[in-house]
Amino acid sequence: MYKVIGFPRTRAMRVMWLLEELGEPYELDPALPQSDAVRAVNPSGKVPVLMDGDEPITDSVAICTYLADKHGKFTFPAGTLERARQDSFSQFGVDVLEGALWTAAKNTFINPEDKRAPDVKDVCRYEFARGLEILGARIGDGPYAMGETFTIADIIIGHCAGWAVAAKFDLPGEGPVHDYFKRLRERPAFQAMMAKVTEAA
Ligand SMILES: N[C@@H](CCC(=O)N[C@@H](CS)C(=O)NCC(=O)O)C(=O)O
Repeated sequence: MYKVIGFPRTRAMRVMWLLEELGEPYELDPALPQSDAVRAVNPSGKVPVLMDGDEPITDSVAICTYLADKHGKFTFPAGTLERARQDSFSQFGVDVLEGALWTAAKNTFINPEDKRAPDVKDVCRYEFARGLEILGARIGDGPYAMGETFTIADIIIGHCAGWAVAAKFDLPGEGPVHDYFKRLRERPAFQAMMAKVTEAA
């Protein structure tokens, strides 16, 4: 059985969501970032870490890519144009959406107080809003980033949407991007993941 290490109100949600989509059972160890339990398997102290047997895998996108490739679901095969487009969406999620959210978080509560620049949060909100405009142009009518096929790119982007709500970043109240995020939240696997997050946190 897989084991997800990491306090669940973090990027660990991405891995849990995918495991729910795959229907794979997993154990959750809600260890805090930088705890001894996490540092024992990831020198950076960051979560999530996926244990596949005795082997730790770090970084949520690498973990999701590994799981999707291994189980042959929610991804296009490596070496195809579809996979290149899918990876581009995942990278967009990490680079543009997560980048703005993570920079804001680091400058709000992650970094030591004397290493924060609170004014940067306005820039993050601006960049995130621009990112949503680009997302709208890229997904078109969807229903998912890759059209009819739900992939791990949707998990990365959808997780950032939930993170944005928690961080009080603006999301559209209507339109294609609003509908896309709603479609993702309505997936049974997303709801199963959220139930476990709420139970554990
Ligand atoms: N690229 C990594 C980033 C992991 C990461 O920064 N996780 C946060 C929680 S969401 C963390 O552990 N922060 C603690 C720290 O940076 O020291 C991933 O996607 O898993």
